[in-house]
Amino acid sequence: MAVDLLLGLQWGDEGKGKIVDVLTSKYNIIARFQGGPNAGHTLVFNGRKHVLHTIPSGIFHDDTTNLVGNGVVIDPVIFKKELDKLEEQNVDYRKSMLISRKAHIILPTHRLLDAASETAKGKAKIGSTLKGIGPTYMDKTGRNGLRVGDLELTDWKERYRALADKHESMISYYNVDIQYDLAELEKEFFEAVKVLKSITFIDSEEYLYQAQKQGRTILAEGAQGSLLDIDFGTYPYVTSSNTTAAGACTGLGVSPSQIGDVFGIFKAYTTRVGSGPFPTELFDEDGATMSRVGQEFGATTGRPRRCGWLDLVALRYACQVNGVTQLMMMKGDVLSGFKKLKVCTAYNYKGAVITHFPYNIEPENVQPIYTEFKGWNEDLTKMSEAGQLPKELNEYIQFLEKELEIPITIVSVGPDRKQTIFRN
Ligand code: 2SA
Ligand code: MG
Repeated sequence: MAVDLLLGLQWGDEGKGKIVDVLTSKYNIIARFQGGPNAGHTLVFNGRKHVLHTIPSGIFHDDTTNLVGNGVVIDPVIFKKELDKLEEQNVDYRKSMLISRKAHIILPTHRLLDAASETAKGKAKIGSTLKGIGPTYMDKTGRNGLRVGDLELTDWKERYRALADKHESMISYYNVDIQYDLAELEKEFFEAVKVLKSITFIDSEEYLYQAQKQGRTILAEGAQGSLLDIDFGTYPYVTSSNTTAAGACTGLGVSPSQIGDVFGIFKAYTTRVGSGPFPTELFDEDGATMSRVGQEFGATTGRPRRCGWLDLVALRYACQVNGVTQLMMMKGDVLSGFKKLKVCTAYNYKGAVITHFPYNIEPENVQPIYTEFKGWNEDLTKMSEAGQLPKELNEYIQFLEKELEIPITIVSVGPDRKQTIFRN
């Protein structure tokens, strides 16, 4: 029995939510293993757009269990808002959702600490989503965190108080002007915790172990992307969790030997939101077109995403670190109408040509080397079969498959569930 993984191979926003939703009917359990409300997973079906942050992307399917794993960090306030939206759509989430007792909780003061840290960094800020992600994972590894299972203990509010008080003194240490009304934030927090407690808390590693023994199928859903991984990403401009395949083992308690397929999702071009180096970034009309046609705005913060050509050096690296077995290419439709397309196949690195992803990709060290492709004009968004794809797009796809030595099994041609082409 295997646990399949689905991961983003770039800087996030590859379209993971859409593909999880498309694949959900093949799985009994969809499990999130890292990240939290910094994620924005967009699903489109029946003419409606849905954005999920902490909740797994299988939630709109009856008969699917959605697990929030131990590696996830949960903000009860944002979680409650997500639940309210599900309720409006008559999704019976109490029946279909489970939360690991070992998942950590984002306190209101974690969010304030995120803001204080970013403000103090000034120009060197990470460009975080300000959801408290970094400070919460810091408390986890620092062994100070509050976990979901603690909410079942009688003294959890005292623990909360001690941690929040400590955070307040840390906020003043930053010596920046952060305005807040903690009493108001806490009122909202405690109300949201009550709602969180109405969901079933479980020992999820045991649950997944038994589920596998019973032959139930599991898909682990990643958040953010491989280049934002705390170890392998463009540090320090990364998120605070392991977004790569290994993160699924620690974030769910499944062993490496249980991992089956690793689905790697990438955009036909590249985007990045937040600070940090981006070798193929475009500052011209082509970048503006990608941004406009691809509607490249953060699904959580609304920030404009930076856009650029596909970077095969980075993509190859992500495939290696994750052991990707199948690739899925998103947003090819956004490239329709470009006369020429470019793909970065190597870097000029301090005067030498390299094809591996180096320690430092700051612009003073790295200049991309491109291969050019002829574009296509056809509108892909109404296409439903591989045979309909234009010749030039097929050439683009075949080039990537050859370079990466991994098959591209899905080509997405629009945000809707139905705009998905399977290739064999
Ligand atoms: P954080 O908040 O501490 O995790 O931020 C650290 C860096 O990680 C980036 N990051 C993301 N990048 C792309 N997409 C994300 N999710 C949202 C989306 C982002 C949004 O789906 O669009 O709405 O802005 C995501 N989450 C974190 C972040 O930009 C920092 O560079
Ligand atoms: Mg996103």
